[in-house]
Amino acid sequence: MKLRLIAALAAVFLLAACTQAADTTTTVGGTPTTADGGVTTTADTGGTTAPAGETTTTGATEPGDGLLAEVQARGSVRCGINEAVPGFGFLEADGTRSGFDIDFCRAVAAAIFGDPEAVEFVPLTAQQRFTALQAGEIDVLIRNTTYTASRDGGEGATFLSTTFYDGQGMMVRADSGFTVMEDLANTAICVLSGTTTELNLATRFVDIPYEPLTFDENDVLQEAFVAGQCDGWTSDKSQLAGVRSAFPEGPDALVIMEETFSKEPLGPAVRDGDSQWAQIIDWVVNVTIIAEELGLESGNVDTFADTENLEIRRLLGLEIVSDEGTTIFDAGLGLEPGWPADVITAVGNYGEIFNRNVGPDTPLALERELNALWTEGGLIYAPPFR
Ligand SMILES: N[C@@H](CCC(=O)N[C@@H](CS)C(=O)NCC(=O)O)C(=O)O
Repeated sequence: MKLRLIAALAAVFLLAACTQAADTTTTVGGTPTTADGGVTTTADTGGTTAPAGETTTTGATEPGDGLLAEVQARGSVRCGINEAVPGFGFLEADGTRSGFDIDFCRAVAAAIFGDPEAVEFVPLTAQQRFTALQAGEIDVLIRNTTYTASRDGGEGATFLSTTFYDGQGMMVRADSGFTVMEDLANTAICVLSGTTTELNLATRFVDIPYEPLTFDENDVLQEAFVAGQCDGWTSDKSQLAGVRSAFPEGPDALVIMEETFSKEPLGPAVRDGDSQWAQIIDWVVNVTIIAEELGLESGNVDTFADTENLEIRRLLGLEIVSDEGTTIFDAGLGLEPGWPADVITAVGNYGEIFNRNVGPDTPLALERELNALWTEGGLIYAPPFR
């Protein structure tokens, strides 16, 4: 009981400290402007012939006057992230950041600036994330965040392409003997506040008596778990795999139970009201998926200069010669044609991002499963780049 009180006080203290830290982040821009009008066609695309030797750009865009212009003027994109979940968003001892979500932040920077390092990472707790997004403290939230109706509708957030299809699970000590949820009757279960996790737990355990212990930060939750205050630790299964991989007593001290009891589609979210910016984030994700479909990788992008595959030529901003003349494809998103080449060079295709951070050869050892390409029986699918 005493330990529980200490943990609760520590959580409150840490939340206050974090709120303060987030408040010091400079707020740029305030109310976002709508950039719907930003897309203008500057080239004749329908059936006209370009004068000999001239290259036109299809669907080209004027620079936007919304968040894109603001980010471009600032010179970096502010990405709201997690720094406590290995594999997804983690601050290493040497000060570097790594993870699946971190790589998508870098991909956005590569798309806009051609430089994956042009990111300002803003660490946020689960509780802080939507407030920070609404307040304009970040440009995009990429922090193991589940896409739900009330968040999309009520948090001033617009959710975009899912990057990771997840589901909630339960982690227990390997020597506990617990194998099914019902074994956890009359135990204490630890959970982070401000998460879908907290809500799903109540739904799944509606007929199982349990004591929920809520925390604001993972590190504090982990201390409570190590101290024996929690019999179960519930979260998105991917997050549990991340935490387990770095557990102080070693991963074998813990098991993640088999049952998955929710849908947790994780992906980026932006503030409502700037469709050009939303489209950019969406297409950065889509491009990593299309790159995997087409076999484009960080190490081979340069070898496609002579490819006859038109989708690859469109992606890489290579000239396309037809009866209508020579064109370079521009999707009209306000980015330089060929921006996908910078994204793929910087972070690789979707499969590379997955494998590098959470795949079978990492401590998390996750299989692709739902996150396999649609052509391999998974849910990872992107609209065509044309
Ligand atoms: N996907 C869920 C859960 C997200 C979440 O916050 N998960 C925990 C995973 S253990 C986390 O990120 N903890 C790190 C922290 O807040 O310090 C949601 O969007 O509500």
